[in-house]
Amino acid sequence: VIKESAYRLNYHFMAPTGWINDPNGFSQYNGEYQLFYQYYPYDSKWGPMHWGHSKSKDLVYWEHLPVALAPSESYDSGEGVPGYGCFSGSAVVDGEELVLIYTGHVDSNEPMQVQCIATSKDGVAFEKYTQNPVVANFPEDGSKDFRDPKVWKHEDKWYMIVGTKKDGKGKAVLYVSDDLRLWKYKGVAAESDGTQGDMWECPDLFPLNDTHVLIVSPMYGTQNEKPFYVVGDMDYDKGVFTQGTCTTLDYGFDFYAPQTLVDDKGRRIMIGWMEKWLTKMPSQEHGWAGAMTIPRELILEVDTLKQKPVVELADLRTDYKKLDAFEVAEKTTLNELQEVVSETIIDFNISETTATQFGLELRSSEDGSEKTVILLDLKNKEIVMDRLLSGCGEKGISKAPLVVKGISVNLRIFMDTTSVEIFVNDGEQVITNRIFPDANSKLFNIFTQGGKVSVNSIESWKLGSVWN
Ligand code: DQQ
Repeated sequence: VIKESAYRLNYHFMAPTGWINDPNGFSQYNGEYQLFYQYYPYDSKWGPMHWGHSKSKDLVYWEHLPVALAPSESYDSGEGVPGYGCFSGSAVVDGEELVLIYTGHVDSNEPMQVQCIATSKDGVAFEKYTQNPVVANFPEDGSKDFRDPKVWKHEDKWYMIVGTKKDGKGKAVLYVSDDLRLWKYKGVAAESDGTQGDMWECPDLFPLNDTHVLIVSPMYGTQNEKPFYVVGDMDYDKGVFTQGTCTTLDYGFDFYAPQTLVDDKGRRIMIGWMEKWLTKMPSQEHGWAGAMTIPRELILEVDTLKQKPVVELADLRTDYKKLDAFEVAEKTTLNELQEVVSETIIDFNISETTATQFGLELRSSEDGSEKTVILLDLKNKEIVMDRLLSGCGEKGISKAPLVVKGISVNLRIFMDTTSVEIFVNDGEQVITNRIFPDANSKLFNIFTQGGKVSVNSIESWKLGSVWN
């Protein structure tokens, strides 16, 4: 287990060592949350995929469990085929059993992706089904890129969507089953309108309020892009999801392949991979790479999917600080906010603010040569996270729409040693990025580019560590 790496996070999920990517099989079994993940335990880069496994009573503290799936069979090892192993998928509880549904690779010259299952009666040891694969061929509407099954129950049937592509369009194809073993193809549930990616990875379709939400991690050519959500209606008889408007789920770079569960409190909770393909990952030199975002409850308000950090995270709060209303006319360091592993809620008073561009510098060094800039740009109606001076990680600028309703703008900022997650206006927009500044770059500054900034209040907590 890696302990000595300055880049290790304090309250985000990480594997003990090695590489992780997508969350898989996010579910609840015997009252405990289950998190599986794409895992290569033997190196800090992607390799033949395993399913790592951990569980939690509260979504905050995680207990590592033995690897749940490793490539071992002709249908999930695909020896000699580049990119093989047990790819992403989901988990459901069927009676006493926890069932994993995942993508395997048939060993052939043409790598072909197939859907498989594995079951467990104790939630720790998994047995692959002897008659795997349960879906041995891609459907006529898809192609050999055919992966990431997400399964859920509706009335008395199991439904599964799988991501695929055809004719330059990403698609989610739908299957139905009575027993999770025999699957009948229903057709294309949803597909790209031509602008939403040519391959859909990790589709997740679920009911929320009295409607349905589809989440997709789309690929555009060779590059993975930002996951989006679509609110729409699901017709289970026809097997078709009628798509409404499409919105970016998280405007940061380090957010991909999110997956959701519904828990015994009826909450729809999402967790995502807090890293991205093809980016610079400084932790690789320290023997590991990849982490998960904080778990976020999804709240649907009309067509807007809000993300709210799960309430359990408040258990980590200590050292409460509150700053009452104040104004700044030039760059100011907030000496009260010294903790880098923290949660901070800032409420800006927009009606009293005369500056049109202002913001925060997080993790700033004394001389300002290192900092992560959060710019609120009222003129261009956007909020920007600029990582050009954020240390040795990936550089880049993330932009989200800034919608000012009423007289304030609220930012809730979760910082860990090497990450920043910003929830704007109650999670209407979210920006997630990894940053790798020097451990001594700790200042929290407010700045304005002409004019004054008015702050209603700031509340801040130091957040504890969940890893010892
Ligand atoms: N990661 C998995 C695939 C999935 C991709 C492979 C998305 O199943 O499509 O590790 O990040």
